[in-house]
Amino acid sequence: MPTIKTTPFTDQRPGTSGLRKPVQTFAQPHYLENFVQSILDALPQREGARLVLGGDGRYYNDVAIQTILKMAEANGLAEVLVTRDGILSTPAASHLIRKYQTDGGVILSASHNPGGPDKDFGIKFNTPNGGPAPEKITERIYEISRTIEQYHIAEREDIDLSQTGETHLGNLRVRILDPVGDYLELMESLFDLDRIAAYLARQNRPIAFDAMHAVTGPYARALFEERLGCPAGTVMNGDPLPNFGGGHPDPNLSHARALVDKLFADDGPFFGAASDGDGDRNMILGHKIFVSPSDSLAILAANAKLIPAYRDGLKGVARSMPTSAAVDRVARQLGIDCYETPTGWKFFGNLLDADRITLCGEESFGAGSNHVREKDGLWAVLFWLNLLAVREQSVADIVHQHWQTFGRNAYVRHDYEEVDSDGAHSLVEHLREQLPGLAGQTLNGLTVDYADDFAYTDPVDGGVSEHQGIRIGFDNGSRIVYRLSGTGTRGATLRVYLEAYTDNAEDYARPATELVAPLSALAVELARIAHFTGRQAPSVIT
Ligand code: VG1
Ligand code: CO
Repeated sequence: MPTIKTTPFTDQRPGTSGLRKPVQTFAQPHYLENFVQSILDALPQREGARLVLGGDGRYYNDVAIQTILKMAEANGLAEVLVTRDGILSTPAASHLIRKYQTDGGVILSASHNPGGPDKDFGIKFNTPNGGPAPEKITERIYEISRTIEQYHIAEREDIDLSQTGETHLGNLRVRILDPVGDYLELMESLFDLDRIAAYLARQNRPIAFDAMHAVTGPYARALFEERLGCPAGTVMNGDPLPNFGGGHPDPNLSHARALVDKLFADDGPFFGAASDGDGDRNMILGHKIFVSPSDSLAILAANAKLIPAYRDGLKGVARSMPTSAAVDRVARQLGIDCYETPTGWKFFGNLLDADRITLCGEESFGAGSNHVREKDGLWAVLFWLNLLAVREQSVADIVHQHWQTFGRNAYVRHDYEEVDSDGAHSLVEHLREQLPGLAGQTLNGLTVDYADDFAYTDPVDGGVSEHQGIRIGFDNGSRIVYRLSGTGTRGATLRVYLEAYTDNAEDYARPATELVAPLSALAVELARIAHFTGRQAPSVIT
């Protein structure tokens, strides 16, 4: 087995979703190889293993794929299922792992982070259930990376990935699959695509989907412009580019501006959506309305029985801790369990595998179900379209009716990106010190119900995850949450999550920013944000 001597890097601990670093970091000699070898060494059985491999098409994707194939050969793996040109969305990767029952998958993506020679790259390992490796496995990979002394890599030319088919690298079988086909078949099995197509054909206004020059372009064209019969041009920015066209492939009000402007124009489309770099996020818009991701999750849960795949109802639901409690209210009405997990999809895996939940989601534009073990952008878009086709109502009417029934959890997130890391950690420390005395206090007219540093005990395997964010809940159902991002690659990113509950119908017409304004002022004051970060205002508001 060709072996190369190496020395460890000390910074290969995976974050919220894999190892993310600037491309320059990954391009250092041995850096990628060390981490890949650590993943392979953490497999229960390396020899004869089968893996799925692909990525979001960002800069360095092609280089990394060739390296990983040569390492797979030298490490004695039996088979790698790679996709044409190495393009594979994260949810489609999850599906391939499950469908072909592999020993896991390696996904190359830094998701919503920008791409390019001086931007970010990432790599993530998913387990045989199709989901992101849980913490005990990512910690094991990290431990191995800290003591690694050698890796194995075959010496050979790059292979051509531009055609589907099968080839061999020594004893390693490499199957090059079409990235889209299996995924579309899965969507076909979950939704009533004929009904959606007929509904879309009856409308006199178009829909729009922004692929943000990222991985969903080919999937969205096949789905919307071919299968559902929408006119060419429905998919905006549909060609995946290594630098995402210079943009930030994050579907939100700041970064998907062109789509948002289109939907808010007087003659705009009646439905719009976007996805992120690796295709697992979704943003949903109606004409002149933005659906907050937390509301979207609640609406999907409340209407699930209208969708073929969920016709028999939901086992339970889950949301990440910072996600609004809108879905909790739906779960209560449906009489099903609702779990609150730490941020990151890896915490939903056990609940889905144990069949305790059917739907789950995050405030960060992520929603999904038991059909795969990742959040799934296009799945959420189809869910909404299926809902519109059944209810024959506008997005705005569906959202407003939901609030009439359940009340409204107005929601806004403030991000302070790339702030000084020491300052950000001091801010969290400062908050932690205040926690014990907060409950019962009245601050700016709001009475604190509870204040804690969120810890989670996995109900399936008993695993404990601590320090998952500071929660301050008020007795009127409103909340402030603070967390430091685990996906940023430069300095620290402070996220402040603001949620104001109201069941006063007059508030339903007001912008969410207005409804959370008192909480926002209090959040800035309590954490002394200007003092610790030097910032007077957030850099991104979603
Ligand atoms: C962010 C989001 C989190 C999401 C994660 C991965 O993490 O807040 O909800 O699961 O990104 O999403 P953080 O640690 O930066 O807050 V993706 O689409 O970037 O894989
Ligand atoms: Co993503």
